[in-house]
Formats: sequence, C-alpha cells, structure tokens
Amino acid sequence: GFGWTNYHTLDEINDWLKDLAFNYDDKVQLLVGGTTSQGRDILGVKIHIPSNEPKKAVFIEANIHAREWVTSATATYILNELLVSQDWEVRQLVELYDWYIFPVTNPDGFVHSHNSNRMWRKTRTRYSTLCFGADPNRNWPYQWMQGGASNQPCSDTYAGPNALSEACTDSLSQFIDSIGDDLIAYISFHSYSQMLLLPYGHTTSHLSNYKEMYDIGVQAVRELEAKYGTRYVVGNIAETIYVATGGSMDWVKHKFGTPIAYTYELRDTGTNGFLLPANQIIPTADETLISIKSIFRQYRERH
Ligand code: 0X9
Ligand code: ZN
Repeated sequence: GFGWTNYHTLDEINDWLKDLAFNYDDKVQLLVGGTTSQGRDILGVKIHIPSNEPKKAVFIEANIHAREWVTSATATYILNELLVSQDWEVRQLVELYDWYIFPVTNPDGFVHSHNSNRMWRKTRTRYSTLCFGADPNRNWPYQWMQGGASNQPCSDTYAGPNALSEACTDSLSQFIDSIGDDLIAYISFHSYSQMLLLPYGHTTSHLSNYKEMYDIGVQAVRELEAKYGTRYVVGNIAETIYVATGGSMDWVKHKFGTPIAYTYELRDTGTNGFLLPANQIIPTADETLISIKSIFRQYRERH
C-alpha cells in the first residue's frame, strides 16, 4: 500500500487521494484544482469536519517544482496525519479548519522528473523547438517578471510569455480565487535549503504583520529543530534566499491578504539536494508537522 518509505509516482499519489475520498467519505472530498497543458488533472482534497459555523481554511500547495519530490511526500504525510493521528493537537487542527491539500501542483513536470529527467523543474509547455516549460513559481500575476525571473524559454526560471501562461497556474489560480477569502493560511512546500520564507520575493521591505509572522516562524523552527536537530533559517524571501517574482504565495498574499503565508524550503542544505533519500521523508514530514502545529498554536494565542 501507500507509505512514506519511498517516493511515489503521480498515479500512485492520485490513486491514494481517490482512496481517501472513498474511505473517509464523511470528511474527505476529492477536488480537481486545475488541469495542465498535457491534459492532466491537478488532484487534491478538502478535509471538512461538519460544523455549524463556517471555518477558515488552510491551503497546502506542494511540488509546483517538479524535482522537489520530498514536498509532495510531506504534503501527503501531513494529509494522512490529519486523518489518522491521535495527537490532540492534530485532531484540533482538523476540527478548527478546512484543509485544501494539493500534493502535486505541476503534474506534467512531476511525471517528466520521474520518466525522463530527474532534475526537471518547470512545466512542459512547448516554447521552442528545443525548450519546454515555464517556471510555475515565476508565472503568477503579482510583480510578474520584476526580478529573479527570466524571459528566455530555455532558462529554468523562465517566467512564461505572460503571467498565468501555464495551464496549471491559470487553472489553479481560478480555483484559489473561489476560496481565497476563506483562507487563513497558504503554505507552499519547496525544497531544498531548510528555510521558512515570508512574502514577498520582489522586495526586502517587510509587510505589516512581518514581525508577528517572523516571531511565530522562529519559534516554530525552534520546535522543529528540537525533534531531529534540523536547523532552519526564517525570513523574507528576497533577504533570505534571493529575489524571486511571480511566486504563488506572493500572489495569494497580495490578492487575499491571507494572514499566515509561508513558503518552506524543506531538507536538506545541499548534501543530497533535490535527491533527498527516501529514508528522510518521514523525519522531514514529521518535523514539518511539528512546525505547522506550532504556527497555528501561536497564531491562535495571539488572536
Ligand atoms: O526559486 C524558487 O521558486 C524557490 N526556491 S526553489 O529552490 N525551490 O526553486 C523560492 C520561492 C520563493 N517564493 C516566492 N517568490 N513566493
Ligand atoms: Zn521550488
């Protein structure tokens, strides 16, 4: 069956999501968040425990970059924990919020990274005889092409001919539009670098809630580190990793004012890089969940 001791193909992940919707039909709904240029669905789930009051929602996006396999593995692990964990704090998270989880948001690229080129990053839209794909994390319509992105189709950070040129980002943005006002949190999983990044990517200026989100992040990574000794750095994208524009989180933050917005760069710091051994999936996901619990605990204490 499905597990977290090895990496899975897109079909395995999607079959598992379908099984969840069948086996937990009282609380898990299968969603199509969008489609791709090669005609694949972006599958995800909504976890919703029935309640009388409407709830705020948490959106988890992973594997928008194809080669970052530990991100979908972590997203599926956390999804599973939300359904099976006996930990009171995880149970509380499922009760308090609706969860939208999309483990593979760039399925064409993900399949290509499995079948042809393990180091593939972008989508698979054909842009010239030789070059395929735009960077789906440079393709969103906020500060598009304003730094840290390329206009060259052969570049790994090609922003695309225009914002939302990619079927996956265009369709997923429409899905997010439909729930954007409900979101309390948008969490994007990337690898690697061990960083917890705050908006935005075009500027080192800090948002009005930067201090709060920074302080929450620092405490969250302290708790993360306590588990296995993994060290994270927290900060604004442009300050901490590099200037990068057209990212999904930046668009969500700007458009909906989502209070909690973090991009994780998961393990490691370069020893294995994108080729993180599968025996690190569970510890990576485990420590990441600890940090997520911490983020929401602290946020609730402050609000
Ligand atoms: O370059 C990226 O897109 C991310 N790093 S990665 O090595 N995974 O490619 C950084 C994302 C910065 N995020 C936003 N600008 N929102
Ligand atoms: Zn990435």
